Amino acid sequence: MLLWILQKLTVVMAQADSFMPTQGTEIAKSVDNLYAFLLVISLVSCVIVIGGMIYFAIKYKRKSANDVTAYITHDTRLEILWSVIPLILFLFVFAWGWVIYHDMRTMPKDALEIHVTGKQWAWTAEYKNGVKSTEVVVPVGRDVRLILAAEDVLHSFYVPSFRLKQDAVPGRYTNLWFHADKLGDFHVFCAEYCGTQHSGMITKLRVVTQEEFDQWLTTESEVSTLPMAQRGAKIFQTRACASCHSVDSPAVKVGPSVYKLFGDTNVELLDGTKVTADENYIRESILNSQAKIVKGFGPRSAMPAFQGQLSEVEVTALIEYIKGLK
Ligand code: HEC
Ligand SMILES: [Cu+2]
Repeated sequence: MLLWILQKLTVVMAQADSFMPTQGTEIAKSVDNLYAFLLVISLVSCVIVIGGMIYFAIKYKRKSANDVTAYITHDTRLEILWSVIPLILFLFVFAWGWVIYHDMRTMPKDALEIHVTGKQWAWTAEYKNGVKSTEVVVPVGRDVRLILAAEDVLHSFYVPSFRLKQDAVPGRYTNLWFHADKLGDFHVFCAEYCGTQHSGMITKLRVVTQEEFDQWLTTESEVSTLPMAQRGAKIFQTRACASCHSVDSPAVKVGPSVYKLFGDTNVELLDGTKVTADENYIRESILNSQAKIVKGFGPRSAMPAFQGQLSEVEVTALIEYIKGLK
């Protein structure tokens, strides 16, 4: 019975998807196996120790006033046994853990290198060709090394699906590597408390095919050298702003048209107030559209908040683009 439970538990743990975040790398699988092993032996020890305790408490319960227990001091064989067995187990766990840790910490040669910088409160990935991105985009099936730095305080780059966590320390580089073998988007958190917006310091690690990656890198590098307004026009397309906003007529799509929006001194909001569409208004509309909702589009804005999704330059580029729509 116990063995059956243990076996099931190990299987569930090892498959982990139902229990733990998706396993995005081989190392994630080995970490989970070790973890499953630890959990299982802890459970076994727990049953033996607590079960034994209960069993003996009942078995050797004093049954009458003159019930005398045998005088026992120790048993050398038993003592050796319960010292040596845990010792072997611990050494085994240590060796197993060391092997995994060694794999994690040995940086592969010829890895794709990406610089990732932590700053209150966002991550920026910078590629060799100068592309900067708020998301970390990597090709599948390839060794990737991230070189971490921090601009202000301690941060920690944490990818649960890869079972990877590494501090980013001001004034020095740290690094980590992985070999993603699953396509998809994975969460990145900051795992070192770094100020009020620490919990919002999240981004995506996007694992894409090599072709998509090459294409993305080229497009991004072309975009980053464009003049501000043209760059904004590109971002307006890639971030799907265009699917909700028309730019060449006052036509309403999902959201209001942004044609001739800039400089409008008469933007009517849901609460009846009127505002001027200046840089700050547009900035706020993009980053946190719930703050001021345009009349006719409430009560909750259908527009996603782009806070943390767009870099400062990208927001500026978008504003420059919207300025020019007249
Ligand atoms: C899912 C649809 C959707 C997407 C995508 C979207 N928006 Fe919006 N947007 C809206 C809606 C709806 C409103 C009106 C409600 C409000 O004010 O929040 C709005 C409002 C705005 C406003 C204020 C408009 C005004 O007339 O005052 C601006 C500026 C804006 N969006 C820019 C953008 C930009 C730039 C992007 C892309 C980064 C974008 N939006 C993406 C739906 C969207
Ligand atoms: Cu942080």
